[in-house]
Amino acid sequence: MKIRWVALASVLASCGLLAGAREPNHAPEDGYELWLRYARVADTARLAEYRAAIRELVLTPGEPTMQAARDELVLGLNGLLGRPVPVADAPTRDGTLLVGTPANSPAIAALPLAAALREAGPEGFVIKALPVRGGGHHAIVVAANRNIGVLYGVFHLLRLLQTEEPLAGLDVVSAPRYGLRLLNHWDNLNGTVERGYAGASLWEWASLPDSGHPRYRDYARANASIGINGTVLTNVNANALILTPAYLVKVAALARVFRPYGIKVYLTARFSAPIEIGGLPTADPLDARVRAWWAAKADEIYRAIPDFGGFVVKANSEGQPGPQDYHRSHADGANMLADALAPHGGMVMWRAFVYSSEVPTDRVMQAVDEFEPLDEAFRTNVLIQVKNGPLDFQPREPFHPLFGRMSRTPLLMELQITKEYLGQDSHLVFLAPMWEEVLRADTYARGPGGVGGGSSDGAGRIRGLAGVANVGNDRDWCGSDFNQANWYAFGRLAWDPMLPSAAIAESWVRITFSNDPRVVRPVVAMMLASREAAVNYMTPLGLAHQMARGHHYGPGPWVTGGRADQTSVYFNRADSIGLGFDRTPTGSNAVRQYLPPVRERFASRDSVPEVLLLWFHHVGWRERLRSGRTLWEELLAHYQAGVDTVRWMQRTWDGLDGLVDAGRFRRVQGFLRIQETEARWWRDASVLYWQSFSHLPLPPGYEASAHSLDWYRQLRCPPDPRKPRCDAVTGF
Ligand code: GCW
Repeated sequence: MKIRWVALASVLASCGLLAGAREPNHAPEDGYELWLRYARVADTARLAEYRAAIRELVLTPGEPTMQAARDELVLGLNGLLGRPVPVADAPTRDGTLLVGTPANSPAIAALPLAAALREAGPEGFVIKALPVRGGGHHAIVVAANRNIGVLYGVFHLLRLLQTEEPLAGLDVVSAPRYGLRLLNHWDNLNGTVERGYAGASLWEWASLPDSGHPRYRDYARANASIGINGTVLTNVNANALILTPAYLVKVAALARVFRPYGIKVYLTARFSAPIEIGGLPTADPLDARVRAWWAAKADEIYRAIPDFGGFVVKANSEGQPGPQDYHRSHADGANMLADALAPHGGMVMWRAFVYSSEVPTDRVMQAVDEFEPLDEAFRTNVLIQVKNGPLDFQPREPFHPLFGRMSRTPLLMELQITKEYLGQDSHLVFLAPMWEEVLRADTYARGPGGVGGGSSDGAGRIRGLAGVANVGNDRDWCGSDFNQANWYAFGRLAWDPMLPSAAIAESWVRITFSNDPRVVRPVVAMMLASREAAVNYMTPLGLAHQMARGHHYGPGPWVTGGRADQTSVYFNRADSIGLGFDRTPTGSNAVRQYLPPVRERFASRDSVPEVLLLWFHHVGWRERLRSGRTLWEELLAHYQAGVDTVRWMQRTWDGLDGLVDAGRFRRVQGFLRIQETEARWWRDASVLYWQSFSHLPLPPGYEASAHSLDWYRQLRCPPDPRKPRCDAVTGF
């Protein structure tokens, strides 16, 4: 009986009658394959079209990156088309997939691709449906100037098949907007990951360099498939040991695995390394011995890793050593390292995440105050790495004013893929809408419009995106199925920052779950609503940094004590009059760091976007907002809307029963249950706390809190023992 049903199921599936059900040729969905799932194309008409269009593969391997392209095509086409595609030396028939560069493929050199290849540039690619061999045969051509462009083009083509796009008339020219598309791992040498929620570090230092986990290659494939071209292996809270010979051979082994995939390796440099591992009495950047030590260290690194990318440095921030320990400037420190790396073509990425408790100014202003005066001072191989917002990866922040204020120094925008402040592994929050907000904001550094049709790259200084990685050694890499979408979105946006969130979500859902519109439409809608939901139940109307101390997981609007500029009360300024941080000229005047007309827009109660109201203004509890509701009423409505959206997400997901494989269906259901409970936790703890200042009643019918304010305040960890990490994470 059972056998018969399996046979029937596979017949139905091969006729396309089980659209949405898991393809019978596919392994259980444990998340390992990420968006590199190459399950057979479910739509039978599309499958027939693809099988006719791709009947042989012409590609010259030999070089490692071309070999990687070939391996991926063989694997991908085998899975997607459900049969192997023969490899030929030259096009012999209709249905050739011709892949290469003009240098390694005579057939490609003979095609009229010069203009398209110029547009594609060093890393881009061209994909075209074309006649080949004097017009005799129809082919699909994936061409690029360099092998790495070929590999990116191959992944793009495979994505077209995964999302069941038609191939007729294919005409794609694609080039990355940014040259630097980097993951930053906050991985420690002991295997822990700062702000990591997906298991331990991927890097198994103890078994390197001799034994390489097969996962390293899959990591490289996943990154290359979305255009990521660099990885910083170690935590910005750095350990100097990574720069010792014993570790450098291990780093070199990882670099060897990543190289064919176009991924350069970078390391974090601990500023005090000359003392800790070099035996010097000082790390003063102007000391000749220190400079010589770093120069020799750079030489040593490049001997082991000739294409080493460079250093990322967190200096004089949250206890990390830096040049200010010697009364030197950030520029003195960065330039010393830049000079050591320059002969080898290496870069220094110097982070702007600096704030000092000794400085009385508003914490969000300190980066501009520190770095703007140094704009002319940095070497050309220094980039300043700036978080998207001026505080710290909050669910919503205005864009960082430094983006508009550095007119000479190149910048990197740092985004946090790991959701430290957005529900970590368990809440479904798709981050592309948040990143889109900052990538499209206009600094007005060049007047209205900015570069690229209005991006925060107003001064054209942004050279890349750095994403704090959310991967660990969990089988599914990211701790949850939906967290994978954020890694994917990061790569896609680093390649094309103007790509709409909806398009990214749609392609990810199609690849990850199904091309069935009954799945695609609702899941994309859930993802697109999820970030605003989190903002609403955590920190609505421009509130920020209201998370519990240390682990940053649950609510803690009452957090006080210790370093003031790391407490919730510093940021919420709740009192009997109202709520919010006055950053107008009557308050900290942080608005002055934005250029006109953004400055005026933020400073005025009439024009500030209401989603940022309490970031910039202290507003009375009974003051009326644009809706006609008082602040109190509006706050309550936002918290409730957050909870309601999560409940809608639950209902929407429940409706997919049978359309998504049972394993993932139940996993996501479980996470959504947690999210609903915790959205209520956020709402109730926050509303009760604000009420202790406003003394205003809840409107009739408002969902009553489950507990008292004191009950919420005494919680030290989420009320869930599966999160032992609460006490384990470092930071505050
Ligand atoms: O958000 C804070 C985190 C720290 C982190 C720091 C940083 C690596 O809580 O864990 O340290 O930012 O970005 O340096």
